[in-house]
Amino acid sequence: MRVITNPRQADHAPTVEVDGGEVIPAYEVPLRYAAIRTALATAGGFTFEEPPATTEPPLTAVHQADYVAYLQQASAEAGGAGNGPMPHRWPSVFPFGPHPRALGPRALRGRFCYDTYTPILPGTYSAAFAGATAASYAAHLLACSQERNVYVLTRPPGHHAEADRCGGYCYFNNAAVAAAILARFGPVAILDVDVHHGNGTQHIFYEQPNVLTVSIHGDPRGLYPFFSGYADETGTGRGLGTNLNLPLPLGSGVPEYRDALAQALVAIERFRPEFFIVALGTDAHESDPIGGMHLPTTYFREMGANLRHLQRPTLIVQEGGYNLEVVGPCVVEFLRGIEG
Ligand code: SP5
Ligand code: ZN
Repeated sequence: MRVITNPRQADHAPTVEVDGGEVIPAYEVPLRYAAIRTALATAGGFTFEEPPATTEPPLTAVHQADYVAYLQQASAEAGGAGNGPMPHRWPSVFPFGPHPRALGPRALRGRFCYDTYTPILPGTYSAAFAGATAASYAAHLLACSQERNVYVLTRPPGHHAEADRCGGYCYFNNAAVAAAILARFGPVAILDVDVHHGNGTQHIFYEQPNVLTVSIHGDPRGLYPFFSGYADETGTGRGLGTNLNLPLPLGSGVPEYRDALAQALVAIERFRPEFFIVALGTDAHESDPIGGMHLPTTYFREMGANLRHLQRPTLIVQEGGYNLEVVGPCVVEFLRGIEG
């Protein structure tokens, strides 16, 4: 299988995050990428390639232009002289309400971000942009070649990034960028199996009829992102009926996932997509430090095998998964399963 890599991923290397006001070690770190890459190389059967420099990710097809400009400018500003080697920029205010006036840099930090897990560092824009570039290249490969499956090995992840806000370690929504490209050729279905609700992807396509978004995740009453992912969020306007949330109680294991995956597959087959995208988080694994679900490594192969039966050209993009010992093996199992 062809693996499209993000050569700039290590530019974004947060050391800490803020959880309920507490400063804790960052979970979303470059070692995740190294762990997955090593596991794939050891397993064999995967070829690694970087996207060509000429690839242009259509960022403004899914993100607001002022948000894209903000990320670039805020990363550059964080890297400016006199800021120390690795400054993390966090919002302290979150302007909302009917007429917020986010005019200066401190207000903008909260205007374009919705949590305290997603700092801006000097290399954030570079790493996130290169991830979106990798996803774009993979989408072009899928559209223009005979590949059945292409995997995008990248970080920071993307599925929590909304049209105009970063959050949940995510800055650019890589799966959505790929979907925007593939949707030029026909309907696209996105299945998100990261343990956290893919709120960014839902947000971006909520009114669009040609992209089906399905997410299996922990019940947001008890799990990040807390504010979306409920079953009654089904899309709006022309997109009504093209969003499916399958929240599971925390502590769910294989039987619950089998059932949810079967429901997801019914919805996807009914939608008759031309292309299929999997937002692959492995944080529903039983040993993930922040997930709370009970999937064993072996179930990821079954999950992949079940998705193979859709028989659609498939782009798999890496999302979460924070146990450095198991994220690689889970990805290998999934990709083996979907390849057959
Ligand atoms: C892409 C992705 O998986 N993003 C997830 C963002 C979740 N951030 C919340 C982390 C909460 C950490 N809580 C610490 C509790 C440890 N038991
Ligand atoms: Zn996650």
